[in-house]
Parts: sequence; C-alpha cells; structure tokens
Amino acid sequence: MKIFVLTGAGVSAESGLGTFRDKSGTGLWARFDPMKLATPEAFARDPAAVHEFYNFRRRNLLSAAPNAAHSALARLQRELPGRGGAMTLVTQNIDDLHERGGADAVVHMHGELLKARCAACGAIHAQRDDLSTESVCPSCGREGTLRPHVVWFGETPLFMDEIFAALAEATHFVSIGTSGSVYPAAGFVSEARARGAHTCEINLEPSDNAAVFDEKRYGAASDVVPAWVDALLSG
Ligand code: BJW
Repeated sequence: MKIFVLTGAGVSAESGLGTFRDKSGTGLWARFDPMKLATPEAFARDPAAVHEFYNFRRRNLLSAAPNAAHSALARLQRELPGRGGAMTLVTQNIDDLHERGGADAVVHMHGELLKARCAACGAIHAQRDDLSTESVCPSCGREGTLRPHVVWFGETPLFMDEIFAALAEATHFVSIGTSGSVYPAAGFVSEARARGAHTCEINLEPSDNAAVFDEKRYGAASDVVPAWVDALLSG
C-alpha cells in the first residue's frame, strides 16, 4: 500500500490556525484580500503590509500545538513501512504542526512560515521573529530583501517533480481538510485516480472536488483522521 496524503488548512483548524475559505464566511480570505497579501505583486507594492500579515500568523503559529489528526498521520507514516507500505505526506500548509506532531518527512509545497528567503541571494533561513523591510539577510548582509518562504498566487509550488513521482506510484490518495479550490493541488486527486489509486476525502463537509472521490468521510479532522488511521492499521 502506497498512500499519498494531501493536507490543507482544515487539518490545523482545531489547533487554532484559521482556514482560508469556509462556507460560514469566516476564513482568512473573507477578512483579508489575497490579491493584496499573497501575490508577488502585492509584496512589491506594499511589503510592510505583507510582512504584518505573516508576522501575525507566525506569532499565532508559535503559540499553537498539533492536534490528534497531526499525531495520527505521524503514526501512520511511522508504522506503514513495517507492514510493507509507505506514505508520502504533502501539505499545502505553511505551519510546522505535522513535524511537531511527529511526522519526519513532510513535503511543504506552499513553503514554510518559519523560514525566510532572500530575494537577492536566494538563501533560506529559519525565521521565528517578525520580519520587516529593515530585516537583514544573514547570508549576504543586504537589508530589505527578506520575504516569507511561502508560495504566493502566480508562483510555482515547490517539490513538484517529487510530488508527481509519488502520485504516479500511489495506490491510495487521501485528501484531508482542503477545499480543493487551489491548483495544482486541487488536481492531484484526478491525477492519482487516472492512474488507478483509490481516492478518499476527509473534510468537515464536501469539498469543491467531492464528486471525484471514491470514498468520503465527513467530520472534524481530529476525530475522523485518528479513526481512519486506526481502521487502516488494524485491517
Ligand atoms: C476542516 C476542518 C476540520 C475546516 N476538520 N476539515 C487552474 C485553474 C484555475 C486557476 C489556476 C489553475 N492553475 C493555477 C491557477 C492559479 C492559482 C489558483 O489555483 N487559483 C485559484 C484560486 C483558482 N494557483 C497558483 O497560482 C499556484 N501556482 C501555480 O499554479 O503555478 C503554476 C504551476 C503549476 C504546476 C506546476 C508548476 C507551475 C500557487 C498557489 C499558491 C497558494 N498560496 C496560498 C497561500 C500560501 C501562503 C499562506 O498560507 O499565506 O496557499 S493560498 C491558500 O490556499 C494557501 C493554501 O495552501 C491554499 C489552499 O487552501 P486549503 O488548504 O484548501 O484551505 P481552505 O481554507 O481553502 O479549505 C479548508 C478546508 O478545510 C475546507 O474545505 C473546510 O471544510 C475544511 N475544514 N475545518 C476537517 N476541523
């Protein structure tokens, strides 16, 4: 069994990190305009506003803790190899809650909030403090060149070769807590299904892609994911 797990903001919602879109209209993108905060053009136009948005989210992340869904996925990743299987864990999330929940190989296709990248020299560094337009790159010493190491709209997601290689080999594809509205991640389920994988969606409610899944499990990730992992490992 080769399982490809794709997670989104819903897996971290019960850890207190906001989702982007939800049907009640309280997601981050209902309160903040993504075109003013999550595009390279927005950062070029108003870097201070973009830094402020990510500084707020970084502080929030540092005070958050992983939940039962993160721990269950880490357990699955640890235990599958002993049963002749393997799991690839790809997340759209920029938080580090999968790692803090015990996962040891996490593919962050949209980057990582606790890292900064220098637009001048390309160096990537750990970043736990606030960033500003006066921040200095520890590698090249230039001022004002650091940006959050995240993937904005219009930018190419990270690790795409590795992701498509894992999708091609997957016998099972499981999507957890993602609305299925942002590409290319939203297209992974169709890619996996076309290659014969069994597809399963775990979400509070049907996502935009629900029709493409063979199996659906609806409820809070912290309940449904541990139950799904228990069933899989005891089967
Ligand atoms: C729960 C729960 C609980 C709640 N338990 N569940 C094709 C068609 C149309 C457009 C495009 C296209 N291809 C590309 C585009 C453009 C664009 C795009 O997709 N736009 C759409 C809006 C239409 N895509 C891009 O620009 C991407 N780049 C790109 O495509 O480059 C070309 C390329 C492709 C392939 C190879 C090479 C090159 C880049 C996208 C970057 C996205 N960036 C963001 C911000 C990152 C930094 C940050 O965090 O600020 O990523 S936007 C935001 O959305 C963030 C997320 O990772 C992403 C997905 O959101 P997610 O995780 O699904 O969260 P929500 O909030 O949408 O959903 C939460 C879900 O959880 C809901 O369903 C709830 O029900 C559920 N839930 N509580 C279980 N307790």
